[in-house]
Amino acid sequence: MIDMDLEEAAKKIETMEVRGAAKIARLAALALKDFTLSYEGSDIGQFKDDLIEAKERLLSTRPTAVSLRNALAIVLKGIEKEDNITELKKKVSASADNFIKKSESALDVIAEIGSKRIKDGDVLVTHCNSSAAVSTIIKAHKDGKNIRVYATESRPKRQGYITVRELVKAGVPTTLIVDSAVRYVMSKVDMVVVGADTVASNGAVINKIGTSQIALCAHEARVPVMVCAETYKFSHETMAGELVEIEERDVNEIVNQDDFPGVKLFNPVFDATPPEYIDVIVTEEGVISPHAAYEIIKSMDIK
Ligand code: RUB
Repeated sequence: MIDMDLEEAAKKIETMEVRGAAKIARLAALALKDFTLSYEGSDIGQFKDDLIEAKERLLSTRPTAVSLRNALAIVLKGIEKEDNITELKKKVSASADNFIKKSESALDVIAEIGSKRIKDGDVLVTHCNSSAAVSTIIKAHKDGKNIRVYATESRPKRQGYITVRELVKAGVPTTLIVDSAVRYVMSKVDMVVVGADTVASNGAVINKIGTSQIALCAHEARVPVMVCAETYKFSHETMAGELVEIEERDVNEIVNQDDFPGVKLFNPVFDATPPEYIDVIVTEEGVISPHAAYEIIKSMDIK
């Protein structure tokens, strides 16, 4: 039985009112906590079934970001062993709070570590809107480094607009460019800084569509690519060979379909950047080579 608040949270994620891998993970954890605390039934078996149903509803909202799957797994970890409703409520609620707190502090640690790799005078490129990438860039600026940023528009949803506003508000000199201008500006760029929705066990990074094109241009121009990603964005499933599902969204996000009769439209919203095009992944546990992703996943307590 799905309640209204949980459905509301699911809708916010589905419609992208709340978006970005970290934010959707935290909202899902919070929604599961609220669902648990407001649960009125007295049958423990039914409660667990309803929790699983609630988890599945949240999971169905956006398929690509493993942050969502991992957050829900963390919050519901060990519920099968609990046989008292009050204790189960306490456990789920504490796990959700703990996940949210850790996720927020991971962001600060990533910014601290990642910003050290940005040098005074650097020109950066970022894509879409990643809280981990933006925090890292802002930290470098706050540390007194004289940096400049090219931020892509990030079609079709133009999340780049959020990024440029956040960066300019923090005082970072920022230039908005269209996605196709990336190769043109790359000769003036020192580093690409992006986030991740999912990191696969082979070190491939799944992020907003166009990230792999930017990484390819950076590779050609010998510009390093730094990915900022909390460890809960690493995918355990990929270790067992599962492929990351790439979300395809409504084609009307690109153009109004009625204006293009007879034209096929296609709107994949993420892509995979191969590890060869990534220099480092900055996590809250430190800086790793993409080839060490497997080790991070092996050490994770998420199944
Ligand atoms: C957002 C996106 C971001 C990652 C990382 O895509 O691709 O780069 O989610 O973000 P969408 P963060 O707008 O489709 O959700 O670092 O904030 O988790």
